[in-house]
Amino acid sequence: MKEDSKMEELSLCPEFPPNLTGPFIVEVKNISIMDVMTVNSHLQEGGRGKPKYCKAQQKIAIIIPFRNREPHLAIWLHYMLPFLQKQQGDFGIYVVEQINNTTFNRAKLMNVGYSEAIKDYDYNCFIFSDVDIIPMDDRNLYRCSKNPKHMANSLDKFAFRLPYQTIFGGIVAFTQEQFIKINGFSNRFWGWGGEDDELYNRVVAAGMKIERPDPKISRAKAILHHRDPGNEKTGKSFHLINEAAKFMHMDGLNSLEYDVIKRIRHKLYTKITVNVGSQE
Ligand code: UD2
Ligand code: MN
Repeated sequence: MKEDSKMEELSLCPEFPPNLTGPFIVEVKNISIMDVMTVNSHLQEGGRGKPKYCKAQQKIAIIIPFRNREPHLAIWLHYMLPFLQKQQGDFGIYVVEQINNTTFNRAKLMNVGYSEAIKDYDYNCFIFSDVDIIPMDDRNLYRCSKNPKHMANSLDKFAFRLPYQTIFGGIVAFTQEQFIKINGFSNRFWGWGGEDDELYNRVVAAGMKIERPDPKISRAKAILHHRDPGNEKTGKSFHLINEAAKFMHMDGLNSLEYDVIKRIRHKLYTKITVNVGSQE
């Protein structure tokens, strides 16, 4: 029998992965990538993993905007690669790195990650995650839902509460259909802040509701840090946020322009180094 036809016989994994253990402690410490590679040596290049004995519920691309945060990425991978495997995900990790010298554009990097991930595989769930947020309970399923899902709703740095009701930053999960419906993120947010609130307004304008996991289960560690150089708050975001409904169909996936400088398949992730241009 061919390998392919054998795979088709696998039955669907259970809706709730059977071997979860609940809460665990996340330590912020120096972690060597070599050690993470040893522990995860059975992953496929590009940080691809999937359950061996059942067919995963979803095909999940995890997209991480990135520049100059290697220590955080090592911690994220150390905790998240075993976590995603335990949850029986069929997943791939995409680290989207902005080249130097231009103001950071987190949201545009998310759009790039989406556009590049779908060239690899027919992912149907996209989880957009900051590099510095790590869940503290493996029952917090890294999966998509009927509605766009805000997953960073219970962070230690905010006393496990929402700092405001409409917050939609940190980690969000969209099915492909949901993400296309809002035309992705805006490409127009340079520097820190606002792009997450604009994304929230897109979801509402598209007639969708957001959902959140039970905050007891979605407890997560947000690594404390200083604001990065090149990611200063610009203060121009206010009217962009308010005009989400008006501009979302012109500004997003359908207006995305970028140049891939490098695409490296690391053992633990695919790293896409990209020139996203700069603010005029
Ligand atoms: C908040 C939001 C975040 C985003 C940001 C404003 C939460 C929990 N977090 O995080 O989602 O909306 O405000 O833009 O709501 N990064 C780099 N290198 C850089 C700069 C940023 O890798 O030089 C990446 C990295 O993945 C980081 C993310 O961008 O986690 C967000 O930047 P941040 O951590 O400086 O922002 P923060 O913690 O205020
Ligand atoms: Mn942060």
